[in-house]
Amino acid sequence: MARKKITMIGGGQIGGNLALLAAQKELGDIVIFDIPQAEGMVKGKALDLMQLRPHDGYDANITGTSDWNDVKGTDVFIITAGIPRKPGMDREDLLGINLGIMKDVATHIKEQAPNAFVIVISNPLDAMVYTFYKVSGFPKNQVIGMAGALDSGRFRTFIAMETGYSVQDVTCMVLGGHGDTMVPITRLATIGGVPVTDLISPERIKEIEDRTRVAGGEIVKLFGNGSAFYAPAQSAIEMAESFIRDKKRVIPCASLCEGEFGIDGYFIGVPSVIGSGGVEKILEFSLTDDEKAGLNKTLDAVKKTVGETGL
Ligand code: A3D
Repeated sequence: MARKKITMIGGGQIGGNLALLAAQKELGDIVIFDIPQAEGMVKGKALDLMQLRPHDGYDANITGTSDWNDVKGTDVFIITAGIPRKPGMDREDLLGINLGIMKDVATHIKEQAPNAFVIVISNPLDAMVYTFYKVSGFPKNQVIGMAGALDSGRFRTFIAMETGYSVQDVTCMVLGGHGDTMVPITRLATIGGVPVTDLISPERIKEIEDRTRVAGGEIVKLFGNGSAFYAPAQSAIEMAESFIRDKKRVIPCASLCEGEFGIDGYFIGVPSVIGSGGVEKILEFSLTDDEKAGLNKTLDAVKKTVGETGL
């Protein structure tokens, strides 16, 4: 079977790590695409990653380019093109610049690889994935946004840090938009099947939820000149792997809702089944009144940013 072709659109902090992780997992051959001004940077990263192979033993082929013709036939795109936040910025502040970039990227991807599965990471996430969907005209199952995977991973991390138990056994999900209104569903969080609500005090749980909502901003403040990249990259690789290997993982992701959870016409973080058919299903379940109120609030925030795209 021919190897899959995976293209990273944007070869910056997340893009470079995406290429490394995809290569180490041997998900396929990898192209790192960036603008002409950054061509040397992505060609250099590709060569560096090629030279890591003798030590790690993977056989992926990695190339860097700024020529759209080189992405033809791609099976999976992961898009990080755009600018990241700096301290004091909301994700929404990035819309002005990243909207134009996403429109350009969507137009080229449509031309070069109309059947590809596309994972969007650029912020503001819920509006960027919507923009890609609208401009490309791709079917909804081919387009997804990475956010809930990361936000849930952050929630899991903080629960593991709090209890000292293995992060591997912490399961939980964070739904809604990728912003400070996201909704951790603590009621369903467990450690090895034991409800987290029986293991951590309500006061500490509240603090962990609050920290989760602003976890991206905590890192932006520490860095001073960019945003998180290791965990965002790994979160998107989990999604790409589920598609490539038809694993049918259930991951909170920004998928297009058409009636699910009472939401219609918006991409927002919901439990999504990812397999060879792309976004194969959204798993709906009953929410408490508080959770519903939280989801309505986050939906309002998403609608506002999506409205600003003018699409
Ligand atoms: P950075 O290291 O600046 O990389 C972005 C890359 O995009 C740069 O190399 C640019 O040259 C490139 N680029 C700009 N315009 C284009 C274009 N038209 N075509 C192709 N490439 C282009 O940023 P980063 O990797 O740290 O972050 C990338 C994006 O991800 C930002 O918008 C972040 O806000 C976002 N992000 C999202 C999450 C989520 O959880 C959703 C988490 C972390 C970062």
